[in-house]
Amino acid sequence: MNHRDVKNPFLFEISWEVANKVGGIYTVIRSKAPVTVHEFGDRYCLIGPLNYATAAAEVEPEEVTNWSMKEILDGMSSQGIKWMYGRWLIEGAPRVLLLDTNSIIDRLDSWKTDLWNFAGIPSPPNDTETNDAVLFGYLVAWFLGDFVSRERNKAVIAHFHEWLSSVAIPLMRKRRTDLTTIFTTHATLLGRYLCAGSVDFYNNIDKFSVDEEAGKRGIYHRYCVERAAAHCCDVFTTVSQITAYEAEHLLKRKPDGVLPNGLNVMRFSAMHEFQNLHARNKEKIHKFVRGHFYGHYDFDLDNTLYFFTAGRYEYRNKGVDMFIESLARLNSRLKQSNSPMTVVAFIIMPATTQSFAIEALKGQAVTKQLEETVKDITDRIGQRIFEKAARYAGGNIQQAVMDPKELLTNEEMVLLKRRVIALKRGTLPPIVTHNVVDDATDPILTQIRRIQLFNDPTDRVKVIFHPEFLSSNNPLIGLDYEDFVRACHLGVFPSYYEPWGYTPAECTLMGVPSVTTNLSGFGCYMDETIENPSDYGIYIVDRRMKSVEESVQQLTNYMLEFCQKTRRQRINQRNRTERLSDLLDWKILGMEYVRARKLALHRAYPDSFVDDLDDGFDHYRPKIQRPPSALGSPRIRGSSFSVDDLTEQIEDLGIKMQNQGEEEEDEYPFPRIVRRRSRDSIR
Ligand code: G6P
Ligand code: 1S3
Repeated sequence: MNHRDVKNPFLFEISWEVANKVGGIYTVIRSKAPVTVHEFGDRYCLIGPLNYATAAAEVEPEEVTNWSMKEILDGMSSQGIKWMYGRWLIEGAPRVLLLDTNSIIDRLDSWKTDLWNFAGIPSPPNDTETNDAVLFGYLVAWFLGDFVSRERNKAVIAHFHEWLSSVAIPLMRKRRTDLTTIFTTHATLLGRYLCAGSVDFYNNIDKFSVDEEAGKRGIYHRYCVERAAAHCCDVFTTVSQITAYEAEHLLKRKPDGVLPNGLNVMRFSAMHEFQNLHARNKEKIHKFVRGHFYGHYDFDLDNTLYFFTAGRYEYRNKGVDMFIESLARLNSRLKQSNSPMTVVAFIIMPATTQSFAIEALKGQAVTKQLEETVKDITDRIGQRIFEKAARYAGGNIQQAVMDPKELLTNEEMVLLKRRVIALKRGTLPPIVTHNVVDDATDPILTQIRRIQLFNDPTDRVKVIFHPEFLSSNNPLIGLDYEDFVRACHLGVFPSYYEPWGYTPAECTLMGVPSVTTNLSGFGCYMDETIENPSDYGIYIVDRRMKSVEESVQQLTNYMLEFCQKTRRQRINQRNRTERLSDLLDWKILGMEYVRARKLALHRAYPDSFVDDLDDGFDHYRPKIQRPPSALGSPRIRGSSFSVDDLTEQIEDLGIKMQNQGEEEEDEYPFPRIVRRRSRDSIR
């Protein structure tokens, strides 16, 4: 093994979601890019798949300037491999290498055979996802193997995300590739499958026969890849404690640490700016609601609250079942108490649809016509008032002022009546905005039908299922997701399976209170970090120690309590929520990645370090020891520190990150060094 410089290593971060949006991992890598580029500069490169449909919009091609890389990529080209190298068009503009797995498909069978021969990992013929994983894994191992044999002076860290990108880990271990590897799993395959079924997952987590359960669900081969990666990497991490616990039982390796997901926080200089954005965007939802509920628009928008849930359509895992059940109960409670409030609850989850529902489009059309007609008429009235007044030349002033009874002409009255008549409807406002392909069996629609939340005028809770992600081009709710979130009052994410959960974290950044659970990484993190999360708009439903019924009641109570707040209380709470956003900044959470990389280097190159790292699992807590700030600012649990003080601390950390290569090696309390395992042993 070479003596490599561990102070200025190269970092490759490998994921199927590099410049390729599939789900949350894309957000992780993309939002983290600025801090990683800040730390590594040109020594940082991301590797992902070449998806021609999106690559051109995501990446600006660029000449390969690193000579070793250029030689390797030229060599790969001569063997028919297609790739793209350039800058990812995101903040930080990191370098990316995208590899086209299809261009090397003729090697698939031989690589699968190799994978079976050296690791005993099977790969059935018709699983395209696994085929991609194998092709991508072998290409990455090829590239990195060649890279470390050319770049012999600096250490190389290869950080892999999720099983799909991880085939290279056991492969490089087998080949004794001279680099260090980190594997971060953002969920476990088996955990996700088990939770989606009707299993009491968390109470039986230590009892599952993992191979058998994976086999029963047809994912044994994928599970093998994931488990091999977890065992062959130098440092194994997950995104939350709850997933660490899950990984320990299902993948049979206790993670070395937790790397919570951050966001790229950009705060407004003054609070009122995001509050104004809320009000402005809410107007656009009001507009949609007027159209959607035409003919039944009998509630007061000033006393209407917008709740929403959003994400990948995982009915049980994302807790949509619990959300809908709790909405039904909230509806009864609001009715019972004669509450003046109306709740419009949006469910934004993509399902297979054919088109927008005619009825949903019609609502927008008839209200738009009415609005245009009213505008037209009021313009003309204005003109007439002006004309009459402008002609005043003295005498009886009454003659210059229009009689209110004469404001509308007969023709205008008729036009207005025609528009109003068009608002009559014989049906209730639809609960779904699109024609869903599996309408009769769709789980969300089925549950809404069962609990009969049909947008009846007597209902205080109205439901709108929008089975498509939002965009500003949408003819119904013409808002991008971010603007939609800003417009809402409460995000509700009562997930059962949620390794991290970006949705409530994004709400926090926008100053929108949210409901999460103690089964989500985000919920646990906030619970550990803040003294009274609900004071600051983070409501945590207990889905771990309570029965389903009790959790539903708790969620209902949270929503009811929210409905009882005054506008002023809501505004104050939004301010408090927004102030938490620094807790989620990569400038702080990125320090966990720093620790993981340091541990990886220690493990691979122990002789390059003088001291051992401290022992222990996930010791990190923000070291926040500042004097108390003004009342009303959230306090960090067990500390006198308030989130107001974080801003300065972030700047300190920024400087620290920049200089981290110069710090003492034993400064980070990450787990102990384990001498590097022999490269040919696969656990
Ligand atoms: C923001 C705006 C206020 C507005 C309020 C409505 O705070 O700056 O002008 O009154 O939103 O809040 P609400 O919770 O009723 O949507
Ligand atoms: C996973 O995506 P998901 O929605 O399938 O990874 C995300 C990023 O780490 C995480 O936020 C989420 O909880 C996981 O479930």
